[in-house]
This record gives sequence, structure tokens and C-alpha cells, in this order.
Amino acid sequence: MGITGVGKSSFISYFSNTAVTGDGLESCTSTVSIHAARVAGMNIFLIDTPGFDDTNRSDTDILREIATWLDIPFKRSIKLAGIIYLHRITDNRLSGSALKNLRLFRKLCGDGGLSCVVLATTMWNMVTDQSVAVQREAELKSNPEFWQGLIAKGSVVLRQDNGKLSAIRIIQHILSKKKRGTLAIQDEMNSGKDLSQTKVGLEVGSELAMLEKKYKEEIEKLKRELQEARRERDLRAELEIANERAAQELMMKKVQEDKRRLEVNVEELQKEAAQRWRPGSGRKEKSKHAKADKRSCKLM
Ligand SMILES: Nc1nc2c(ncn2[C@@H]2O[C@H](COP(=O)(O)OP(=O)(O)O)[C@@H](O)[C@H]2O)c(=O)[nH]1
Ligand SMILES: [Mg+2]
Repeated sequence: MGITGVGKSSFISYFSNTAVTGDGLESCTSTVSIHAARVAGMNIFLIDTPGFDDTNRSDTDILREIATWLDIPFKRSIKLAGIIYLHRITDNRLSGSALKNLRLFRKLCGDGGLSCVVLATTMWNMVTDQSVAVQREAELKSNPEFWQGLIAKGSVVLRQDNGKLSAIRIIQHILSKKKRGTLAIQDEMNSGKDLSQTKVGLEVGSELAMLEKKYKEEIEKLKRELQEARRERDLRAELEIANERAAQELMMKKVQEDKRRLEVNVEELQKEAAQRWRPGSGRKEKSKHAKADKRSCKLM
């Protein structure tokens, strides 16, 4: 897991030729994908996930997708051995999306899942001043807004700094723990909760509520400005304001739709997924997307 461009798909591509990597600017992996691999004499599955900063999909869509996929192993009593959360050591500040992604990740895992987490820094070969990067790594570990709380609950910090070798080290670390666990979202959804009632769903919901409020206020302000423009018979301003209002209303509708789409339980998610994956339903469309993906992404 981790935001777009941190190297999730590249990590998987060391072990499987089915992973699709991007150029780091646009999200390449906008859906969850599972890759079979053999590492240190063991058959394992690596699950690639989109970050909660996807250029094309809302947090609701990403969360629905992750919840759907995580339910498949849960129903078959297959537990996760670990989670690798990647972060670029070259990022000299914690962007809003990096912080939001981490906040949602924590809620998705729950405290119980954190001892299976490896926090790994990538892009060490892009570092120009090693001492600055080491200092940054220390800050990530000690910052309560970033990794400090996770480390306190058993997460481990490792470096993804030597291609396949360090990637094997990370996986071996996870396998050596011989621990298997479930994530909070898996337990919550299977106890009958709607996605909107899970901890991570509540967080996404409250962010959507904040956005909705912001759009509502903006629309009210534009209404007042429109009245004023009409009074002053300023046609050009009237047109501009009307356009802006239409744009804001469209964004607000999308947010309201995203809020509504959080109200879904695990059975409904599985039913929708089964319809999507039924042979002949959307397959053609999917392969069209796959072609487009390949054009913009590098296949490793
Ligand atoms: N220099 C360097 N580039 C990397 C590393 N990991 C990934 N990349 C590059 O970063 C870009 C985004 O990687 P990708 O694996 O698609 O990121 P994802 O969005 O997290 O899946 C690609 O161009 C990769 O080749 C790394 O450790 N070092
Ligand atoms: Mg990817």
C-alpha cells in the first residue's frame, strides 16, 4: 500500500511479470490486482492496491474496491501474512495526500493488524545527500503524525534500497514472523457493518461531509453574487457566475453520490463484483481499458 508513484507495482514486478508500473505522475494501478510469486521457496500472493490519491477514482471507489477484494481471502479463511506500506524517502515534506493515505491505512488495518506491517522507504538510489535522507527517515519514525504510532504498535521500518535483494529481505521479514492476521475492515464488514460504519468508512465519510459543506457554502455565495450581477445588469459576470455555480453543483453531487455509495454491505459488494466479473459482462470494456493502460504505463 501507499500513495501513487511510491513504487508498489515496481516492488511486485521483482517477483511477478504481471505487475504494471507507472511513470509516477498518474495512477497506473487503479484497481486491486493479485500476483502469484515464489519467494524464498514459498508460493505467495502479492496484492497491489491503488492509493487513496488516485487521479481517476474517488476514495469511496478505492475503498469499495479494497473491501471487496479483502473479503475474498477472508471468506476462504486465508489470512494476510503482512502489509508493506511504501513511502518515498525523496519526499521532502509530508503532502496532504500522503497524510490522508496513512490515516485511512491505519483505520483500515486497525491496531491489531499493525504488527504485520512493514513501513518501507523507496527511491534511495535517487538520494543526493545520504545524511539528509537518513535524517528524514528518523523524522518519519519519530513524527506522531506519521510512523511513530504505528511503530509503537509493532510496525517495523525497513529500507527498499537495493532492488530485488531488499524486496526479498522485506518479504522474508514478514514470512519469518509466521503471523497471520485479519484487518479491521475485514472483521467489521463481516460483523454486518456497512462500509460507512467501519472506522475507515467513517473517516472517508467525514471527509466527504466536509467537502459537501464547502461546496454548499460556495454555491450559496455564488447565488448572492448572481443576484448582485443581475441587479447591476452585468451579463458577462452573470454568465461566469452561472458557469461556476454549475461546476460547483456538479462536484457537490459527486460528493453526495460518493457518500451514498459508502452505504453498502459486504454481500452487496460481492454481488456487484460477481456481476462485473461474469463472463461477457464488461469483459470487453475491461480489455479496452487494459490496452489504454498499457499505452500509458510501462509493462515490466
Ligand atoms: N529510482 C527509483 N525509481 C523507482 C523506485 N521504485 C519505483 N520507481 C519508479 O517510480 C515510478 C512509479 O513506480 P510504480 O511502481 O508504478 O509506483 P506505484 O504507483 O506505487 O505502483 C516508476 O517509474 C518506477 O520505475 C525506486 O526504488 N527507485
Ligand atoms: Mg501501481
